[in-house]
Amino acid sequence: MPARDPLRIGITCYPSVGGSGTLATALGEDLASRGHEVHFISYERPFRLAAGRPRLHFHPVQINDYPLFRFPDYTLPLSVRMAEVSRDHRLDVLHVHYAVPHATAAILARAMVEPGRQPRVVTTLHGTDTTLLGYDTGYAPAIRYALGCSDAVTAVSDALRRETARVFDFEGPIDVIHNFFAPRPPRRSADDVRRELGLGTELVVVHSSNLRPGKRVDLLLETVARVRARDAFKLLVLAGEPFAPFAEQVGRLGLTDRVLVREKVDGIEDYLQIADVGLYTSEAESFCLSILEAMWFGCPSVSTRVGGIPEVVEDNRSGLLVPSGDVAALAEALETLIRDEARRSALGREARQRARDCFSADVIVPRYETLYRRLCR
Ligand code: GMT
Repeated sequence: MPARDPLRIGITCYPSVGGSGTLATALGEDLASRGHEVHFISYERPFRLAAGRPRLHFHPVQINDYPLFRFPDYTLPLSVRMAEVSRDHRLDVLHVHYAVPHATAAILARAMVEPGRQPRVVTTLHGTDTTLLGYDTGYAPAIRYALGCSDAVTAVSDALRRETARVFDFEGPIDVIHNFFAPRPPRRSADDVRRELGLGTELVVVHSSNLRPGKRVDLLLETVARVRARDAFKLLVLAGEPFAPFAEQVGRLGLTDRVLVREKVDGIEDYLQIADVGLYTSEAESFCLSILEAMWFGCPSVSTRVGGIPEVVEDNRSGLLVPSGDVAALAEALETLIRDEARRSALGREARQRARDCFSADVIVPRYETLYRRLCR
């Protein structure tokens, strides 16, 4: 349905499997369905971006690997493409997800466009662009500069907003706009998926992440190994990156028959529809979109109480939170949810309700629209 006063919006994100790309893609699709023209600009088509939808366009960035360059450069060709798309499609807004290198490229792109036709730059911080790269002296000054030059900065949680202000000593406004998830209908039936995984009547404990060090996959596996209800469940790992580095630990802990892995899954809904409990052991997390994705399917999670997770999950209402690094507490909480079906269902019901009430496209996307309109006024 065409919007009353449609905007032309450029979106740049990482196109590979990951929370910031998932969010940016869902945002672009929803904005297009509200009548705005949306232009994705990236080195690859974002993995969840629907094809053949009206008002949704993709502009690839061409990267040349010149022999002189020891390290191929992405920032410059990205900025040139952003400037081209801004001019050709008269973009009102250029919204970048994850500051590095997207915010820097956007600032450069804006400067390359003639005054009067420059898009407004919105930078959304997602997590490690602050909590990791903000401590890297090779990046931090450039990130801080790009934030200062952005027309608006947003963060996906209040925890990330506070951390950004502190780490970069950034005094400008940061709007907190939480993430949302827009689940798609599963492509296969629950029975088909259970059959594919070779499941009988076991419960499914799901963990979905890029397996980077901060996810503490070592603690995830230790937690599972400690649970006494050993024959009642499987751990299903939906891995954004190869799981091979953890195979040795799986064997050492005697979990070979307990752990199922699927890598680079793009139809996550197929698996979430059969998930009973989520398990997240991160030591830092600005939001943890994976927990929200599970909540949409009525699946409560056991997770560490870090970063923005308490803004997503209310402890003992829509999931269970335990102190970071406490494997005994994680295992106890997981065991409780595996054994106590009534508790699991009650938390799951509440989780689904909270996802709908607080983290749906209908609640969140208008907040971005309002921000864009304020900047374009
Ligand atoms: O920052 C990252 O590590 C990558 C990023 C991603 O692309 O998956 O994850 C961050 O953004 C997600 C979407 O906003 C959040 O759900 C994740 O919590 C966040 N990761 C961290 O803060 C470690």
